[in-house]
Amino acid sequence: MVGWYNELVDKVFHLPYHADTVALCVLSIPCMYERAFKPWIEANKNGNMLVKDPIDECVGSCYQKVQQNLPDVALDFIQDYEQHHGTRRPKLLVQTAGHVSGAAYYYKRSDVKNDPWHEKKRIYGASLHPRFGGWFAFRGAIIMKDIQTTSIPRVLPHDSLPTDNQKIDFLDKFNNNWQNNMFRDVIPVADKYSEEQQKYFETLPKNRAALLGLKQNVDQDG
Ligand code: B12
Repeated sequence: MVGWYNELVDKVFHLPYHADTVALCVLSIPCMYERAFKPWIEANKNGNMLVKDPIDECVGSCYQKVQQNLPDVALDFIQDYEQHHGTRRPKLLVQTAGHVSGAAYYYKRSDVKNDPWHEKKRIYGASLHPRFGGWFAFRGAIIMKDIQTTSIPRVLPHDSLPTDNQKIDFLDKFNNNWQNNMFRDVIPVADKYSEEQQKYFETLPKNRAALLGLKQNVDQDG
């Protein structure tokens, strides 16, 4: 529910919908790369030059399909990379959306009781999925703007890291060593990114199109 999200975030991040509006939080799990992304690349290889990040564009085309399949439902889509013009503030804080939807627990510095970090050090929060650990990404939200209800039960996200030490370890790995992907493996996982997918994400955004055999991107700010 949009209201669950708006209750937590600062006013500047509020979504402009009634509190009882139904929304879906969208995640991609490891098989996204093989099952959605590669077929989409194959189908679009000879099309127009890509102007955005290929993954973002693929997700956008999935959202279009959702709307085509639900022609009578008014939907708004917000992708994870979208920003407000001028302020460059993200349109949606996907980690908070993931937490209130019950999909993935969002661990923040304030969740740690015995905080070991220097007070001036910036510690970013990170989310953990109960089945895929850190091997997933948020892709945005679908807002069903004309559907309002108060009957959806609230499901709390699963807390996979109950102790302070586990939370500290996870946040340390995410903040100080995210490149080695160890933050993704702090719990046993059902699936993880294939070697090829890991290589794709390790490649600088400006070189990813070439890796996929595509024409050069125009906007390389991926
Ligand atoms: C800007 C950004 C960055 C910036 C700054 C990070 C930051 N967190 O501010 C930089 C460039 C550093 C960055 C880096 C990375 N990022 Co980044 N980044 C983002 C982005 C686009 C916006 C984050 C943001 O600006 N937040 C604003 C701040 C103010 O939000 P906040 O701290 O959560 O505060 C809110 C909550 O606390 C909430 N709140 C208040 N009280 C309560 C109480 C409860 C219970 C809850 C739940 C919430 C809540 O209200 C606050 C706002 O008012 C998000 C995607 C998105 N659209 O959200 C990805 C995102 C956070 N990044 C992500 C990743 C993976 C990374 C990197 C690993 C690089 C990569 N491979 O992409 C690195 C790792 C960090 C590092 N060590 O450098 C993932 C994290 C996935 C996860 N498992 O959590 C995200 C979600 C992208 C995605 N599509 O999945 N990132």
